[in-house]
Amino acid sequence: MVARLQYLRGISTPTGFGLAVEIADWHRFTGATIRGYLGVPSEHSTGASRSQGPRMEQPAIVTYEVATYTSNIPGAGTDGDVWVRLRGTLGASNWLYLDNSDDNFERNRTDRFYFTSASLGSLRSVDVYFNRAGWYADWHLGTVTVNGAVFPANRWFTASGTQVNLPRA
Ligand SMILES: [Ca+2]
Ligand SMILES: [Ca+2]
Repeated sequence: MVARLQYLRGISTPTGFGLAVEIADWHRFTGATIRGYLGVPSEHSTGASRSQGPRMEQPAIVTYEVATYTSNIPGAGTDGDVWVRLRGTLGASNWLYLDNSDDNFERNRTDRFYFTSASLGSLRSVDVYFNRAGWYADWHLGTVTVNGAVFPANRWFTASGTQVNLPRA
């Protein structure tokens, strides 16, 4: 079940923590909503013949570019660990670990990360989760931008386990 959901939603390498959240989110859907979300046509029987209901469109597969801007103020950079969760009108993503080949989240730098998923609909907010690591671990996040939608933060993250919801501007 879990592996199948990951396949359907195109989620890669979730952490155990993220997996639990994903399942919790999934349980919010009703059966009808799940069919719609996955683009599965509903079926019903009419007498001897079996017909399919109106064909529902396949869900769009969307590549999300998550860009974080680390503020240009002293000590803003960090080597801490950062996850985001995208919230849209069609559902929420898994927790997405932000990491690429660069030294991420340095002062006055924009880092870009890419994820592919079934469409989440119109994006409404982004959850950010932070864990400290390294020297001068505090992080000052300016903004998160996802496919052009801006989610202002303008705040410090100082404690491990800090989770913040950033509404869309
Ligand atoms: Ca810092
Ligand atoms: Ca760094």
